[in-house]
Amino acid sequence: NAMFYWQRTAYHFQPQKNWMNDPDGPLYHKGWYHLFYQYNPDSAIWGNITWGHAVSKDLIHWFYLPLAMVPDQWYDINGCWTGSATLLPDGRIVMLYTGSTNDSVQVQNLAYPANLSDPLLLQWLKYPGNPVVVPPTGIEDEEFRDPTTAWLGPDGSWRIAVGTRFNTTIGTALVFQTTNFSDYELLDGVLHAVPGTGMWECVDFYPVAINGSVGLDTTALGPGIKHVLKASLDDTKVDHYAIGTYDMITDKWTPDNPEEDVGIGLKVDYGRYYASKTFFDQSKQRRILYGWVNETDSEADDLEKGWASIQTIPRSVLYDNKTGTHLLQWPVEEVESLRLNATVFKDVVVEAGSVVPLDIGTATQLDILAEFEIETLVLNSTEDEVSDCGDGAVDRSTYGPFGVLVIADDSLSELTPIYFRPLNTSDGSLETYFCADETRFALFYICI
Ligand code: DQQ
Repeated sequence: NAMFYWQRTAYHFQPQKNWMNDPDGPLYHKGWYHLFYQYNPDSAIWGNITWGHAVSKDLIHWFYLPLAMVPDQWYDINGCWTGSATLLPDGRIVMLYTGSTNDSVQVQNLAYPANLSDPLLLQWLKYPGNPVVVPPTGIEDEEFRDPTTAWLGPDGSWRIAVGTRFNTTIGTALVFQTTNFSDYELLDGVLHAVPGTGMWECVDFYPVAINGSVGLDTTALGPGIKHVLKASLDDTKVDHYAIGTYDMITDKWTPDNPEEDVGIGLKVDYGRYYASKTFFDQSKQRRILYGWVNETDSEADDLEKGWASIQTIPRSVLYDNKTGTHLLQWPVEEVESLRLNATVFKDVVVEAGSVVPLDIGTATQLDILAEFEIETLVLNSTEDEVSDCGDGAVDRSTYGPFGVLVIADDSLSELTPIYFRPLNTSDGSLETYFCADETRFALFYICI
């Protein structure tokens, strides 16, 4: 009889029990970071989706709060699905979310805190005039969801984007305009569309400073700014982003590099990761990214362990002006408060094909900071065939992979490689992917 340990994480956010998926409506209000999330209060598998709610002072230690919204109206009775928060200049908070109606039509609904002076924002009211947006003509009833945070246009009216698809295969985001958040007008054209990418879920759209070390409010416009467009592809369950330019007059976004467009280019993360969402943290002037991590477990496993999924450690996001093509992500600085003591290894030489054991003593949690230097780098050699993370850590590329084997047993029959995979590309440049291989591991799992 095998013994199974259903190990919960020690500091990644997860509910006390049951199913969780997408992060929703993250925001900072009166000293508290609020995180809402797709939650099934009754079971460890998806269903009966409500909004769970938690708060934190430091994005690391969380307090569980009562459910923020439950599916109790005709316009969300089949689920209070994903949505986003907008902080208005006068201090009000607007929450827009998708409701699946009694007929399973996806509509956008408005909710707001009952009492803004409550730092915990415990009570949420649904606008009596809901839904505020219904699927426009030509859009399928069940393919229209996940409103973004709103941004203010130069004409003084707000805009939101909602993901959908055209002709089943063209992923896209529609833009709606509003002045009061209860009445909306669909703008002509779309924010952007990419053939072959399918339904766009959880669209995220935000500005990044070209030269700067701070994040930007969603409404920031003007020179020195680029815009990131992210879509979660329903067909492949991958979060893709691209960097480009937003024309605030036509409300169109154009990728810097059409060959690296949304859904065909960069991924937000190369591991198990989906439905990510950012928000602007006005207290520390940074943009913070959450993502939902689901395990490789089966539904039966989830039911047995009584819970499913975690959120990533929040990461701050900046434009990488070194490459000009990527975002830079880093775990929020607050995570360092968890580091009690350090063990430092220097000048460790890792020969090709070797494993170097490091004696870390005893520890139940490790936060690993590793820097690797490649001794010889021969560019322009043969192009590596397998892209991204390859077929796991055993899949050799010209310079790798290399990294750390964590949660390994002495015989290395159980291990989780966290590794870098540098690749030669067809144009003679080098691309490095940061990967995790969960396939060599049976009992526990790791989150990055
Ligand atoms: N999860 C929500 C949807 C969203 C999907 C439903 C993405 O709103 O499109 O739980 O994981």
